[in-house]
Amino acid sequence: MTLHKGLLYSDLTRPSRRTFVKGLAMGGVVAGLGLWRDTAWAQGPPRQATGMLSGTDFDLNLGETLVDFTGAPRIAHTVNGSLPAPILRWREGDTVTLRAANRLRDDHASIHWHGILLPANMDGVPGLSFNGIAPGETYVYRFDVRQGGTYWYHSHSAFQEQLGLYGGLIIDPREPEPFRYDREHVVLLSDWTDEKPERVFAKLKKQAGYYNFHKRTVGDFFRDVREQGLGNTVADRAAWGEMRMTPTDLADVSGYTYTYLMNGTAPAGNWTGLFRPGERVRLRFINGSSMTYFDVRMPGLKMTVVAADGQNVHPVTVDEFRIAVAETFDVIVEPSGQDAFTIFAQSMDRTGYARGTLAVREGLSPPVPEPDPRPLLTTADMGHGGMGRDMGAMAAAAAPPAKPDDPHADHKMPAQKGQAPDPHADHDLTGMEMQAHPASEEGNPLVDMQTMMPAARLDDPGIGLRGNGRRVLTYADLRSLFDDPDGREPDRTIELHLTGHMERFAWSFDGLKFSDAEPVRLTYGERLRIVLVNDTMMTHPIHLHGMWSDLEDDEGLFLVRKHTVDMPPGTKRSYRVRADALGRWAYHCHLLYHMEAGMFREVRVEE
Ligand SMILES: [Cu+2]
Repeated sequence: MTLHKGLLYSDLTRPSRRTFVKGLAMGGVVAGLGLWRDTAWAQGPPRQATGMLSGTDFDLNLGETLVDFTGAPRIAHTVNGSLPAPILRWREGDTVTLRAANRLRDDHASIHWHGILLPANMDGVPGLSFNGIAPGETYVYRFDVRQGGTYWYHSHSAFQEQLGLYGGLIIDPREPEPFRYDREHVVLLSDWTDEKPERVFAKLKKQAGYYNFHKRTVGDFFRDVREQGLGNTVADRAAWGEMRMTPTDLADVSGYTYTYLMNGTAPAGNWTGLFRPGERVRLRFINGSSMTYFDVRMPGLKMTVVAADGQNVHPVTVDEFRIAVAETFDVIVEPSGQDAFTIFAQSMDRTGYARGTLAVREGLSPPVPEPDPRPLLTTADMGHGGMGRDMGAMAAAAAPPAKPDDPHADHKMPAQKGQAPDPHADHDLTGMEMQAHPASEEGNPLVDMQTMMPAARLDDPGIGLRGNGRRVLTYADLRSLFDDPDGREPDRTIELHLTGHMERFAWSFDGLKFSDAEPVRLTYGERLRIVLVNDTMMTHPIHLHGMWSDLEDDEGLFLVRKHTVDMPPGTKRSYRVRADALGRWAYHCHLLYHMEAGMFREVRVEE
C-alpha cells in the first residue's frame, strides 16, 4: 500500500476531515514505522508545523488530524489541521472576528482566549460563557483587543486541549515596545500522549501514582540511613506514609506516557529557529501543556526576561526559568560565537524534555544536556516551617529523631490532618503563625493534608532548581514596568485553599469540588485581594479568567501583573483583582486533570 498524504486514513474514515500533519513522525521511535518513513523523510527536516495567521478576520476549523509522534499514528484535535494550532497575530486596538467552526464528529467544542480581556460571552467556557459549539456549528467570536503581548488560546471543552487544541497568540501593542529585537520566534511547549486522555484520567482516579515509577527503594533507604541516621530516615518515611505520597511525586503524569513537544515537534525532530549572528532574538515561550511544568535554559546563552504573561517587566537576565502550565515568558537572547544553541526544556519531574535549536541554518544539532537529577520533594516543601533553608536538607532537618517503634513518631508531622501540631515536636516555631483552615476542610474525605506554616516563597527557584549553580528566575524577580494599575488598596480579602486527596486524585478549592461549590461573588468595580493557600503537595497554576491577577510581594504591595499564578506546595500567595468585567468567569487550576477533578470555581462579577 502506498501512503500519500492523508490518503490511507482519510479513505478509511472520513475523507474531508482528516489530514496527516507532515514531518512529525520523526519524534520518538521511528522503528517499525516502515510504511511511514519514506514519506516522513521525503518532507525534509520538520519545521514549525504551524503557520501564522494575522489580521482581524479568522476562520478556524476545529477538526481531526492524523499525527505521529511516537511511531504510532493517532488522531489529534486540531485547528486548520495544524498541531499546535496556527499562531494568531492581532493588533492592539483592532476588533477581531474569529469564526470557530466545529467539524469534530460528535464533540462539543470551544476556544478560550487565555489571558485576554473581553466580554464574558466571548471567553469560550462552556456552561459559563456560552453553550459551547455543537458539531457542525460555527461560533463567531468578536471583541476589541485591549492589550498587547504573548498569549495563547485553547479549547476549554473536556480533554480537547490534551488532544492538541492549543496555539500561540501574539498581539502587537499600540505603543512601541520598551526593548529592541531583530527577529522573533514563538516557542510553544506542550505534552502529547498516545493514550486517550479519558483513559489517563481514569487511571489517575484509580491509582494516582500510576505514571510515577520512581518510588524509593530499599537501597535508597539504606543510603538515607547512612546519610541521615536511622532515626531521621524512619521518621521522614513515616511522615511520607502519612501524607500518602512519595518523595518523587512531582508530577501526576510523566514522560512515561508523554512526549514533550516544542512547536509541535518531538525532541528527535529538533525544531529549529534561525538567527543571524549579532541579532537580538525575541523568544516568546508559551507553556501550552495540559500537565507539564518545564525548566528552560539555553546552554551558552543568557536570557533576558522582558515580559511575563504578556505584560512587560523590568528586564532580568537569567540562565534558566521554570514555566508553569499556561504561563508565557518573553526573553531576548543575543546568540553569537557559535552556530547553534540548544533550547532545552526539561520537565519539572525530569522524566523527559522538549528540545529545539536556535541556529544560523537548518540541520544543526548542538549537544543536548542530560536532564538534571530527579529532585526529591521533602516534607518541608509542604510548609512545615524552615522556609528559606536549603530544602534539599530539609527532610533531615525537619524530621525529629525517633525510634521506629515510637508510637508518637507520626504525631510529629504537623501537617497531618486533624491533629494539633505539637509546638515542641521538632523545631522552633517562635514567630511563625499557624495557618487556619476553612471549616469545609474538616472531616472532609476529599482532603488528606493541610499546610501549617505556609509562606509566599516568591524568591524560591523551586523544587529541583535550588542551588544548581545557575541563575534561575523567581517570581520575586518579576516587576511590572508599571505601578499598580488600580491604585486602590483592596477593600476585602478572599482566602481560598487549594486542597486535594492524593490517592483519590480529588482536587478542589476549600475541599469543595466545583459541582458542590457556590460561585465566588465579586461586586463590579471593587478591588479585592485573593489569598491562596496550597494545602497539597502538588504545584498548581491558578488562572482567573477575564481579569488580571496582580501578584503582591511579601509586604502586600503590587509586584507583577499575571493571568496565571503558580502555587508550589506549602505556599501562601496573594494578588489583587479589579472586578471590572461583568459576568460569569472560570477560576481554576490549569492542570487539565486537576481542573477536571474539581479544582475549579465560578467567579461571578455582579452590579
Ligand atoms: Cu492543580
